[in-house]
Amino acid sequence: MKKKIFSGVQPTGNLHLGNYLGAIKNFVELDKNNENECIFCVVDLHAITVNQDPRELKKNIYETVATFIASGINPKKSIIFNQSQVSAHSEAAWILGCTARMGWLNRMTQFKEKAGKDKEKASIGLYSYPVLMAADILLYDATHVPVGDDQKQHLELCRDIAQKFNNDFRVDELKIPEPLIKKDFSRIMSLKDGLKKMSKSELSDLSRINLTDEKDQIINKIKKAKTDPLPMPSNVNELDQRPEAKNLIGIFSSLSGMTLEKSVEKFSGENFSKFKEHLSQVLVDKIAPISEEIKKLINEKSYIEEILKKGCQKADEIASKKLKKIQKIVGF
Ligand code: AQP
Repeated sequence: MKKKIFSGVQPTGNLHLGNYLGAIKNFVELDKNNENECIFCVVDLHAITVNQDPRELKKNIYETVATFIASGINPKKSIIFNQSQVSAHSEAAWILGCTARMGWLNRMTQFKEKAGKDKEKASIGLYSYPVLMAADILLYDATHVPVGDDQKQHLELCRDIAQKFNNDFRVDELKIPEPLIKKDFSRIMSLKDGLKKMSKSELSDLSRINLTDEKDQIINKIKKAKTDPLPMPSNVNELDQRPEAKNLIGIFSSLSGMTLEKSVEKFSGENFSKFKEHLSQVLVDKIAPISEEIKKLINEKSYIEEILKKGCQKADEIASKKLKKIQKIVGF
């Protein structure tokens, strides 16, 4: 049985190292395996749950596609499309919203974090975001969903919704997907605060490595990255007490392919400045070529448009068939 992979990335600009190591790098590995059928979605309906400038949004949709391809996803093999162009997503989300319970959504930590203190002013879309995410996944009978650790709770909710729908209607229509979350370093933290997620919306650009950063920007950001006053840790157990060291060495380990233990051993007792030179080097080696390719592809507008057009056709074919089955089950 082929694995069916589905995942999405929001076109909200500033795609960063966290998006790459938590999600896109895994997409590339999954795309390369002939045992998998992959669908990668630019989730533009999710993006508008917070304010977006329409012109920026359009640009960011193209940039997200360019990032997928520049990172190594093969558009001839995997389906790449944008969510808003396949109407089954919105329609299925409505139906599944009638299965999901308020109590379940009230527990979602991402809503609490994003809505902040002023949750009365948050959009309904931001609140029901995980229901749309469930629709995205369930429409394609996805068996596996590669995501960063921050999406784990939403995926559990998706499984609950599928299970309840199947139970309520006594069917076996919705497949229960498995999360694919890397064991180590599935949450990359800010370069300015080892306890905060690396994030697109963080005001300081120095908090993240953007996938469009150039060599000098990468070196400068790593130079300025927060550390602690001690030398580099000498064993893995120390890392839990030292969030900034843990994050930086985790990034090194993920990008270099060296295990965490070996990475700690290699730099044990060194000054952070020495380690940072190695970290910058590995980042430049891996990220600068992606950055260059993104910038090249972004100018090939008709190529990107063609990929999206073909991807949308293929996605629509699968999703609209599944939606019809769901509609029939509920009695439409
Ligand atoms: N810091 C991170 N570490 C590991 N994985 C991460 N992901 C996001 N941040 C990290 C993973 O990237 C994929 C796509 O994310 P998204 O675009 O859906 O969400 P986001 O980057 O969290 O974007 P936002 O919500 O627009 O930005 P912020 O965080 O600034 O509010 C997902 O698989 C996600 O797990």
